[in-house]
Amino acid sequence: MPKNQFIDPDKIRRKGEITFQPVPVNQYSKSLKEERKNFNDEDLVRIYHDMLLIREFESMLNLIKTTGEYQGIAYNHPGPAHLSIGQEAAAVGMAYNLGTDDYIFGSHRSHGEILAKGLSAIHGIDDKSLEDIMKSYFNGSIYDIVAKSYEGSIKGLAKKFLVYGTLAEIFARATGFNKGFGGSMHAFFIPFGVYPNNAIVGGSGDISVGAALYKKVNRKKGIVVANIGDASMACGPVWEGISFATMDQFVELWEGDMKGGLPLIINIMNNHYGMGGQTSGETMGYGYAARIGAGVNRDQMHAERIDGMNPLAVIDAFKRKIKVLEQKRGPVLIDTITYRYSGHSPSDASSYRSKEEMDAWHKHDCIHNYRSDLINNNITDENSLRLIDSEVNELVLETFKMAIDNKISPRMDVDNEPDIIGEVMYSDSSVDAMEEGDPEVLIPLKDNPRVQQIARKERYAFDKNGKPFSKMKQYQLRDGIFEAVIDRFYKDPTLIAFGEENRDWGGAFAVYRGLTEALPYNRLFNSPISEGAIAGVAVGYAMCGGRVIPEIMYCDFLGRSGDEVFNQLPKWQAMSGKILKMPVVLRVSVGSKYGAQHSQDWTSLVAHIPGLKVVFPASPYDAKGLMNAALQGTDPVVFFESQRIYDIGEQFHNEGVPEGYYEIPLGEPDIKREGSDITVLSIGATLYRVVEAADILQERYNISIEIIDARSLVPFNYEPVIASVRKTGRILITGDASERGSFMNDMARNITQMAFDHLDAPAVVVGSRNWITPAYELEDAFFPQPDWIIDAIHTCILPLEGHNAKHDFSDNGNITRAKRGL
Ligand SMILES: Cc1ncc(C[n+]2csc(CCOP(=O)(O)OP(=O)(O)O)c2C)c(N)n1
Ligand SMILES: [Mg+2]
Repeated sequence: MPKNQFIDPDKIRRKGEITFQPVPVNQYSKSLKEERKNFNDEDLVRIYHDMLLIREFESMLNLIKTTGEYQGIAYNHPGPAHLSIGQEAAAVGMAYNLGTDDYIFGSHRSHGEILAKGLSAIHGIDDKSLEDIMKSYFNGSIYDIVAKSYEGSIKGLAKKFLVYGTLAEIFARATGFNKGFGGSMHAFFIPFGVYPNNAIVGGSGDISVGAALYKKVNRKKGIVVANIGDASMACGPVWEGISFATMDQFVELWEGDMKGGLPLIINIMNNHYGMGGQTSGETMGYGYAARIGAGVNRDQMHAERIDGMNPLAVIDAFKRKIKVLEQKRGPVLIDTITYRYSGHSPSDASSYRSKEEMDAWHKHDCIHNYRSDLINNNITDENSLRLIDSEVNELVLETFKMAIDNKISPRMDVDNEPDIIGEVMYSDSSVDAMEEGDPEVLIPLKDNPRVQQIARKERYAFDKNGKPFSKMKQYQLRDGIFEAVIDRFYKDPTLIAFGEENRDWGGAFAVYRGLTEALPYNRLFNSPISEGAIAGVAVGYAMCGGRVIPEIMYCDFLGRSGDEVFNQLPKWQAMSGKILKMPVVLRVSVGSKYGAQHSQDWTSLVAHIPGLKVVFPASPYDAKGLMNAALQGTDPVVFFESQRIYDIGEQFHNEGVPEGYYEIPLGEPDIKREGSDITVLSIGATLYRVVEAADILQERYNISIEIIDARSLVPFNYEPVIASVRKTGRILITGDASERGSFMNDMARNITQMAFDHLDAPAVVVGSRNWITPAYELEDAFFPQPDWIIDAIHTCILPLEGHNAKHDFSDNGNITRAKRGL
């Protein structure tokens, strides 16, 4: 279905020039006196209070890190503390206009933002709701601690709750906002709209886009702010996130109320340094970070540089920009000037900046200057401000004492419960739809041309006489994935899918053919060529409550989404203390025919990362059942598919692939053929080569092979494999991943350990060679072939009478190759 956007050569070739609008820089010029009509005095004083609380909080941490004590109380905090002393106005100004429906994401330096957003939320929530939030969070366990012997208002209690929950998290206490699983750089508190802060510089750059997409697609109230550093503007996730967020299609192709930009503000907390590198003048070339917006889209991202040393300038800017978002004209880029007096971390000697510079910025200190302004304008007086000062000091001291008290604030008991961290790795739930409601679809399922076409196919590959049906007639593996995916689209209104060529093309390998007809753009769309953002946006979408299927076109491109797949997707459920869920099924297609950069099987890399579930079906029956199970769950699943077998028919399940819904539990290997002499455990598409090898071994050597298809890598149930080895006493493990460091080696090690007494020979691995994948014509020299499997059995497991091995699986061969790194 073409897009109907005519690319007119006559227009495109016409002479012209690109013009830019000026990017405003520090245009705010109102005095506090002028602002008095926009704020009441109480609010103006509250701004002071909030800035001061952040400063005292951060100063306390600074003293602990640098002197080992605060107010005479010794404490050793070995963990990180990236402080934002000096940046308080930027944080408080950013948060001032935001409510609980508005989400902020941050960085390693976000304590101030957590407090600012939390305080702003507390101000806006009524007492009853505040109490409900505190009493329901982790069953009221934090509430019980802070409410004990507290006398005062609910808002005061909520403030104590906020400061204590954040600090206990920083100190890795089980009573922290994330049970101590997050810590300083990852602390957050969702009920106040504080979403994950990210220790990976720029990590929030694409995750926040996913959150904004969630709000837009699911018609949720509120906006999303990504607070990221000036140095993070060089990071891939930020650029890819911005590219994703500014796609023309939101305005040009999305329809009805979905037309319009994302409700997102990328807010650069521009303190001029990335550790010691100066972003303007040294490590970047943008001069003004706001300049970046000008090149990105026609609206220049409404980019603006604002004065983050003045809270009122920041409040003014956010107010104006929120309006832009409400008019669906986002996203917006704000370059908020600020300065940190504190070092990058407390051990930083600030050798990269002069005393003169630091002194100059101290003269612009946001708290000092704002305080004087309040007094000079008679908004309050010195005595009242002193009361605030001492109230803030008391709160920080009291919560500090509580947070370091092992009785009040214990750590997770890893001595008595050594597996406690394992308990938070997965949510392991089964959920039809992430939200109630009617899924938005364009046609009834039965009217779908692909559905109708599949209905005419043979769901088992062979006829009554065992003769295969033609390829066109066979229900293929890609049909199995399609059926599971479209079924979920008609069940779960939050489900969306995106990736390169996902829409009109039907997916690069025709898995999605028929989906375009069924779904509006807001549920299925083409992404930019941004593999990082494809995964990162999915992470943000899922952590806000939606289900999502991002797709990586070739496994090799996973390298481009390394951070998102290795650091973000697997970790947030655990780092949240199990508050967040991550219902993401990341489809990854393992290539063939396209050589070294398009044909790698990286299942082992992914299986290595704690927190991901990993499956690799090799038959249509398994593909449909496993996809159904993956989509029913709420854990991140990396779903590997092989281009070599997208068109394979069902050869094992002789009742054919069921038309209705069924699940195959993740983690259960499947005996594809029973045998008695040798077990072969296979991962992915290698299964069909194992079948060929087994046929030859039976025919020529009368050896009966039991074939087990792993189907999943993580989780994995070893029991059926061990049972098989007990019977055969021998096992060979094979798959398309390069052998060195592979998951197959892991399996061999585990099986050797678990079934040692039953093995008559070592567990042998036949993987791909430890070199590049060559051109298609030479591929057989790289991927395991039937004769390799036979040769390896002959050499290492069971000598075959009269067999001459062509491939060297001997110990000597292995030693020689290992010496050469091959
Ligand atoms: C991907 C990545 N690279 C490097 C680091 C180490 N690191 C931590 S903070 C930082 C500087 C970040 O500067 P900026 O984004 O401007 O934030 P700021 O520290 O100034 O708040 C660096 C290099 C990291 N955490 N993540
Ligand atoms: Mg910086």
